[in-house]
Amino acid sequence: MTDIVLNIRDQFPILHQKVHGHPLIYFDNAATSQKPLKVINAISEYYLQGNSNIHRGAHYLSNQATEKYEKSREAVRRLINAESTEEIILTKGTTESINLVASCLSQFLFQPGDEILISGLEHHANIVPWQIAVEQKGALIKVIPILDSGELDLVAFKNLLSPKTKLLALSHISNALGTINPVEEMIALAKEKGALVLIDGAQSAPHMLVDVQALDCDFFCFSAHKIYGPTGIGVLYGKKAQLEKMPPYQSGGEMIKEVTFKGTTFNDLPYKFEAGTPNIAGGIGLLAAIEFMEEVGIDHIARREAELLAYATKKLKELEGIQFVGEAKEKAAVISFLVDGIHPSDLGSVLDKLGIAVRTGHHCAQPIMDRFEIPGTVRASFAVYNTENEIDMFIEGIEKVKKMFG
Ligand code: 7TS
Repeated sequence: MTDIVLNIRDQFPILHQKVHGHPLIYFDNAATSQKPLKVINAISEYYLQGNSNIHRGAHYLSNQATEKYEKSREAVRRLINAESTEEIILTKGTTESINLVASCLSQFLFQPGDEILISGLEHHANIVPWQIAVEQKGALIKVIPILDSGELDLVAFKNLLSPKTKLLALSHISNALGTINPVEEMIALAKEKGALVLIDGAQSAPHMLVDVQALDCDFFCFSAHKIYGPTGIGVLYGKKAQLEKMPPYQSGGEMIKEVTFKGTTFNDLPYKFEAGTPNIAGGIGLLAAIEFMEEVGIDHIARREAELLAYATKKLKELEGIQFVGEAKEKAAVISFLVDGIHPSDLGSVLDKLGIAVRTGHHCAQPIMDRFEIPGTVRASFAVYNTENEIDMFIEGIEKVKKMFG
């Protein structure tokens, strides 16, 4: 293990434990990443020394908490290169961010006959909100098909685009297969037809540099808990011009300017979309998580994960009876696979007994499982703190399971 990896692993106390008598090997990073001490300490310091409600300006603690919370918004802006913090809405996570956009657009944009384009490899969070939105409006969902490689069928995509397409809602990276979608090219094509574009960045923000201005998407969503931050907080980036057109999502305190019984005026961006007391500790944790990623270096994270992906893929290919599900040319550090004759959940349970955490099942992406006519896969997903040695143990674990199941 290099000094850099050791130094990074030292910052994650959770990794230094035994599970079922074996050193923990955590390969379920696509579900949620572990949290460095910097994040844990920032949250605990807030509750120990800084707890207070924000945006009230009433006293010292409130001012300190407000400053930190707003520093978090600025850190998000910097991370994804948004033009202004007015474009950064802090939500509960990717799911809430997508629901916010779906709910608001269904109120003012979608008309009967309009089309929303999604892909066949979306997470349920980027399917169900659109199903509800179109049901309310008599609009339609069109689905970009997936090739055997796990890549999008771009020819079909071009044919599906039309002036009826009001929105393209697309994952940047598939959580189930790891496919990195060519979003830049697809956004440009959708824009030519006058469509808005939402990118579900839940799996890209943790692993690569994202530049929302270069992408030119209208919305970009991600969750803090997948970028080494806490659960219960996430991000909706929206272009200012779009956010200004949209009606509020939820209402109550914080999102208003003035309330009388005759009527209410709404607050400026981004607060118009942030009703109620927010997840202040979460925001402070998110700030620490972004600082952690910047200290380690997002380039370094991407490079290390690519090395781990290449190593694990090579090692798995050396085993007999492995079927990869999704072999896109451009792939993030996610490997979905099946082992001949062994049910994914059996493989997952035995690996768990060996201290190895992987996810099994449909990964909240049932349509892509249906596409491959399988009930689910075993998914190993890597983060910057994982090591080649852990991959060796994982391969040994699979060999053991194969022997057990004969
Ligand atoms: N979109 C994608 C691409 C995701 O991977 C996930 C979570 C979500 C949306 C929803 O994010 P949330 O933070 O709002 O829940 N993906 C996974 C996963 O792969 N295993 O557990 C959660």
